[in-house]
Amino acid sequence: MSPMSATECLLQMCDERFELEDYQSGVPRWCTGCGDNAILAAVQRLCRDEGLRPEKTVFVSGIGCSSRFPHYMRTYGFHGIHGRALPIAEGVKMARPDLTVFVNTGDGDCCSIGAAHWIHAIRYNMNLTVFLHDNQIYGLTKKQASPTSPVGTRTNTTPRGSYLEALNPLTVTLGVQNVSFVAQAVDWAPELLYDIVKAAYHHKGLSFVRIVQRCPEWMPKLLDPWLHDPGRVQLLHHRNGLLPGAGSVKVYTNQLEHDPSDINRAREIASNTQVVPVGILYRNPEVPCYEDLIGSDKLRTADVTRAGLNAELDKHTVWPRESHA
Ligand SMILES: Cc1ncc(C[n+]2csc(CCOP(=O)(O)OP(=O)(O)O)c2C)c(N)n1
Ligand code: SF4
Ligand SMILES: [Mg+2]
Repeated sequence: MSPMSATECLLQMCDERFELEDYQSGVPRWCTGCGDNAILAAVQRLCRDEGLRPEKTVFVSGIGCSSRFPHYMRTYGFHGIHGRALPIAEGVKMARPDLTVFVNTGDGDCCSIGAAHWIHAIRYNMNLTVFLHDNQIYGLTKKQASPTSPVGTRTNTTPRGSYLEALNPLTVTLGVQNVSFVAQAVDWAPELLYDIVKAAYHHKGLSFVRIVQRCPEWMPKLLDPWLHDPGRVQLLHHRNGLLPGAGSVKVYTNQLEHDPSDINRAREIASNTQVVPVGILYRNPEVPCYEDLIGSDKLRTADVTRAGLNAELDKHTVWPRESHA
């Protein structure tokens, strides 16, 4: 067979289409009705529609039910350490800025043990797409209170009900220097979830998407008021943000026009816990990414790495005695 010309090769690559199966791996072990299944479906659809090359895509997670996510993606993946999904993802991005890097992190993983990494990752604003799977409980370890559990939640660690008001991941993120993209989705509105995941992927910088996620195993009734009353979902729309599809507009009639460039308004909207605002709260494409500021793509070429290693090793060279004579 004669070798392909460069043009033929290019044409073949352009023609390459991916199917959903190209991103699917294994059978998820999540419980029936777990919101993680809906998030997986939306993300696999995104990968297919955007034609993301599996060998150029990485999913990084911490530990938790939600952090099993990379196992179910036929891409590269790193099922990391509890609370450390973000610094691992930053390391991947620093070494390989050419890769598309996603992060899946639970509310315990991100907002409890990983809280310091979360804050600094927002400030570094590396080009990552971060999904916070917020089921408001530690799922994997069988029902302990997380920082986002509502006050009064009875769990194994709070048998009389949790004492503290829940931490709000949206207002926290919106309070960090260099924040560049914050959105919220709910797992039970698949079209909106997809639109938001897509907008997050297209943002250059760290996009933080809190996804309100059902955990029927440990928190079966928690989200019923929101599920049974679509009026409590507040649909954010704007020509500079998200323009939801006709189906979503019909179901979610509680709508608010919100310009996502207005951070103060975003903070106000995020603070209202009577409704679940769904859509893009804040977007600022002007915030620089850390990897661009330091030129990580240039820093990590093979020649630069080799020269740096040689210079370092030369400092410790022991010269033979006679050469000093
Ligand atoms: C350093 C460390 N501390 C504690 C644990 C135990 N642990 C595993 S998952 C988890 C919480 C998971 O909750 P969350 O991040 O909300 O994920 P979910 O299971 O709800 O998706 C904990 C405390 C651990 N694996 N490692
Ligand atoms: S325990 Fe909860 S979070 Fe974990 S898989 Fe089951 S439903 Fe999902
Ligand atoms: Mg959780």
